[in-house]
Amino acid sequence: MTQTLLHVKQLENFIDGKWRAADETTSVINPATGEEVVHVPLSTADDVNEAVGIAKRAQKQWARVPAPQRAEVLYRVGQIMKDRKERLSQLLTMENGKVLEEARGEVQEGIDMAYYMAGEGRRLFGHTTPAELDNKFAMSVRSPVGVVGIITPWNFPIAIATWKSFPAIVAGNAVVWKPATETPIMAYELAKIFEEAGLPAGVVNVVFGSGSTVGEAMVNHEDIRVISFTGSNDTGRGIAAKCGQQLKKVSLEMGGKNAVIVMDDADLDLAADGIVWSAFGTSGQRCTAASRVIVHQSVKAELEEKLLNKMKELSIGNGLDETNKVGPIINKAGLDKIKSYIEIGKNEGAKLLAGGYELTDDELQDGYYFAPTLFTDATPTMRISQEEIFGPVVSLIPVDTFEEAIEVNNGVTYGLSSSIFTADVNRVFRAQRDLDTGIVYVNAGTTGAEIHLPFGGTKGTGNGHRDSGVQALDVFTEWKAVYVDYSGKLQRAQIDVE
Ligand code: UN1
Repeated sequence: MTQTLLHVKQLENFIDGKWRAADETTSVINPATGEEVVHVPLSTADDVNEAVGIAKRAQKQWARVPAPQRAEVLYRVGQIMKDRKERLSQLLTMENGKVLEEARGEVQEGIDMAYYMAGEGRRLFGHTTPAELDNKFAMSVRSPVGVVGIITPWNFPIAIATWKSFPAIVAGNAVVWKPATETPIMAYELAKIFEEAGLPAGVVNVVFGSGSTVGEAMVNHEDIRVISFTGSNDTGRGIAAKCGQQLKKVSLEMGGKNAVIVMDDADLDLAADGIVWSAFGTSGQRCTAASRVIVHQSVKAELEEKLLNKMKELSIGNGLDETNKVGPIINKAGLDKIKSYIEIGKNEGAKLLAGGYELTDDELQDGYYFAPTLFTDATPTMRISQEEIFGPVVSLIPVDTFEEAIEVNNGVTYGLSSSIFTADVNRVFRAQRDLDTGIVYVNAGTTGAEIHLPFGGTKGTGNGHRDSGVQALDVFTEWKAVYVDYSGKLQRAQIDVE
């Protein structure tokens, strides 16, 4: 099935604008069917070293291409992605499992990013500012960092790749990219698009393979000056430690434990819609997915009933069938992790209201499916209320006041996204001030960030950097302060000032 769209059985690395086969490969499985879709290279540290050397040379020339011309390539990339949106979306569903409607949304996110970052080619603003001495000019400009390493996850294999590579490219860097081995087709397709759009050879290099070999070699390579990573907390911390020793800039996005707060004055139907979409969309496999609902005690029973009713409407199955709303879990390891949290939740004393089991009947038996799951009467400190599950599992935590709701929201180690449903404008403004996450929603669920705003979070979610938005440029550029003294004499700052 995939072959009718893909036409290759084995993917190759893309280095120096050429396609290179690897000696060793592993197979990529469609999580909806268990079928093998393609083989992906397991590259070596030598492949990384070669890609970095190529990138280093290519970057020197690329940095000299005026940014508006660099941006022209991104406009073409956006156009090709748009022309191929349906094909890309179907391939994305085949490798990742997300339902087709969501796959189209993800591809659109990439198209949006292409046009947005292409626009930056004519901005890339710095500042001019008065100098403290006469006949002296001062400004700050952005300059590229050189070769950047990007490491992208399987849950948004094309959107997150565009969040990282497009700002890097428009800012004049060259890229070495390790995509997740579970979802390499989007990387292969995007590399082909770069090639067709006329990106010079070596500006983007794709090296497929494992984190322990390819990722490790990238993190340790002295000529990679920035690592931008989205993935698990443990891996991110390990990368940060290694980059720290090398004084290498590192931008991390490592998940969340996002909550929806439902106050006593909320529109409960709307809240239930928001919760079901952000908890069970993408089978809960988003960094932004809602996995806690902090509900005012007085509306808890009514909300539970509404959620249970809406959950009954969720049809589960292969995402290529457009009647399905929830697709599979990425693989067996993901499924096993979710199952283990069901046991943890039960043992901790949370009450299971719906779901909690793997789906194995008939046409689902060869894929990895898990029933949308609702726990209630969870406490804020239970492990199911604290740890990222990355599956279609949400827990209701009852509270008595607005203040308690904020405290419970903030009482986790993560800080990516939060949401509040309320009709009270004073609570809205207090909440947006006091919720300690990098993204806050009012009267909407926890997912659905737009690409021209900063994406990322506080505390254990990240390390102070942001993907997307104009803020992404800070990751991929160095600030340079430039002083031009046109007085023709020695002027000493701080000293020759009247
Ligand atoms: C992620 O899960 O890592 O805000 C990215 C959202 C999407 C991106 C999610 N636009 O849910």
